[in-house]
Amino acid sequence: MRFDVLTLFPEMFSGYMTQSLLKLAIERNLVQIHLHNLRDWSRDKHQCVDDRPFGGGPGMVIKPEPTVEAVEGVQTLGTSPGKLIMLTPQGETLNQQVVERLAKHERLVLLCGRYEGFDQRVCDILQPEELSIGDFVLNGGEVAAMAVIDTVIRLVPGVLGDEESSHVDSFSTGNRLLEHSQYTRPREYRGHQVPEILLSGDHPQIAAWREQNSRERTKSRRPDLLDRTAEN
Ligand code: 6GU
Repeated sequence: MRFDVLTLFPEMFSGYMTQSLLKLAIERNLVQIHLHNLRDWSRDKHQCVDDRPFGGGPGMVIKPEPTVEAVEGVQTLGTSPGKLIMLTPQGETLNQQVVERLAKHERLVLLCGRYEGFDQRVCDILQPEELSIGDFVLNGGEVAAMAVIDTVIRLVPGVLGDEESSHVDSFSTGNRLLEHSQYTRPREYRGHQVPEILLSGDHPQIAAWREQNSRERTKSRRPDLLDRTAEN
């Protein structure tokens, strides 16, 4: 799976790309990430890509020409243009169903905004799918792009080992409940005991305990998820 990221801050991705799971996936050629600096498509000598909003107001708007030309230029690289996604607080909110749909593409082109966003004509001309990661304001789309990459690569075959298999993850199609509580050694810490059943070796009982624990957690923390299960 190939990702192309267009951003004014490509350096933000360097630490992320060297984290273990992604680093391994890149080394094994399961995932490719190509970073592109929007400034490289600027036409003026100061590499300026933003300007003041028509109509006044605070902040700066990213200009249409370098953005459209950057996306078009990047989409001609590689074997297919890929699916274009713009990260913006005005987009549809990312969830696991959206992630599952995105993971079916062989190439995603992620356009990260900054400041007060892009000139509207970028959307009018390129018709990207617009995505947000939640109802809060980030300084730019870069952290959201990393969330998209991080969630999508988990579904790329071979990226996770069998042990970390993704289809039982919370929110995935096969499981809309929250994960159950987990424990490791020691058996007792500051007077808090590991539930006895988990030490019993009785695997059907352990599975039943975990199922019950998932339901209780979901009911108290995210009852909306149970409602959704009932609908489906
Ligand atoms: Cl994609 N961008 C920005 N700037 N803020 C956000 C977001 C995206 N998603 C949630 N907040």
